[in-house]
Amino acid sequence: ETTTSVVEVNLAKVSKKSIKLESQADNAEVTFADWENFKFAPIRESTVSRAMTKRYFADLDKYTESDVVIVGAGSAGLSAAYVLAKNRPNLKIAIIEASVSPGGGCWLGGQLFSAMVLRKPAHLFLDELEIQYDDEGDYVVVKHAALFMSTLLSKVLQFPNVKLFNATAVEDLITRRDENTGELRIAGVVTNWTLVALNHDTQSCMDPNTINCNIVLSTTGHDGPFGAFSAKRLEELGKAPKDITQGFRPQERAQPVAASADGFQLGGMRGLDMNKAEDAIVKGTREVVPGLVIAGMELAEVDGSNRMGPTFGAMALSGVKAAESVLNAFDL
Ligand code: AHZ
Repeated sequence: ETTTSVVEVNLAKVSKKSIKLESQADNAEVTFADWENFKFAPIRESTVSRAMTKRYFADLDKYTESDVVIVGAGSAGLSAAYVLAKNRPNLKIAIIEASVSPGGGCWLGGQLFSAMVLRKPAHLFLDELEIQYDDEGDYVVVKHAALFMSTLLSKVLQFPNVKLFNATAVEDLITRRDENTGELRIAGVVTNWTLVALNHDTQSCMDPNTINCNIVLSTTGHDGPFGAFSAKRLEELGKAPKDITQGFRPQERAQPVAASADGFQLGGMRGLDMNKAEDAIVKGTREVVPGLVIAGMELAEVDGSNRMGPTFGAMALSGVKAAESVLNAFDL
């Protein structure tokens, strides 16, 4: 028997049972008993294009002035987005994700193993999301990391005040000098289609797009093809050390960022130490320079803290703390 006929046989079985679906739009009941005469509602191809493009461009127009831009839709960025969107429905939150698929490194627990470990008290965030887990005492285990990510993602995307722009890379930061204080602050992001950003050296220059915002939350993960983006950009900007280092909120800093006469220096992520790493990431989550909060593993690059490997509690709770730092910095 070929695959096709198996599908047909199964469909025939199903249709005999006559599946009933409730139509979302008008509550009409649709009965799929007669596949021979089955027919979708008609559509013109351009209608499909317009359905997508008019929404995209309306969103682009709306979010080009955002309250918060989150760079990177990994576990830290999305956890922050969830807390912010839920608690401040008045904020416009744009999430910029370089990859086509949001979720970052969080679709597997670690390597090719699917279960996901979170150390307590990060289980409280799972309770909030209504994700089930095995309680193992000091830590909990979700049966598949994809269950965590898909639940978080689906909740974040349902908030009306959130827009995810995926396949879009942040390739620079907007900086602006405060007229009153003279302080240089991050005032937005410069974006491009990821495929363009990846091919600047082979294609003619394609100018980018911009989003202005009150505060950027950067959660681009540790150093990699795109990772630690804002941290690395800050190091370059550190050529003007006073501009960047003035305006830190000392009380928010878990450990000082090295700021030498030459500028801002990244600590660089250190080796794996689960116990040290997770506490350091959560404690260190803060507004690193005016207008820019950094959370998740990107922070390990800033502070020179350890990596934690496949345990995700710090990503969730760094996201929660980042949401708080965003609101503090933003005075909301
Ligand atoms: O595609 C990236 C990923 O989805 C995205 N990203 C990176 N640079 C970007 C840019 N513009 C837009 N310039 C960009 N998007 O950021 C996301 C980062 O997600 P992640 O899962 O890599 O980071 P995280 O900090 O949320 O989680 C880290 C998880 C890790 S790594 C680790 C270890 O190596 O020890 N341990 C854990 C738990």
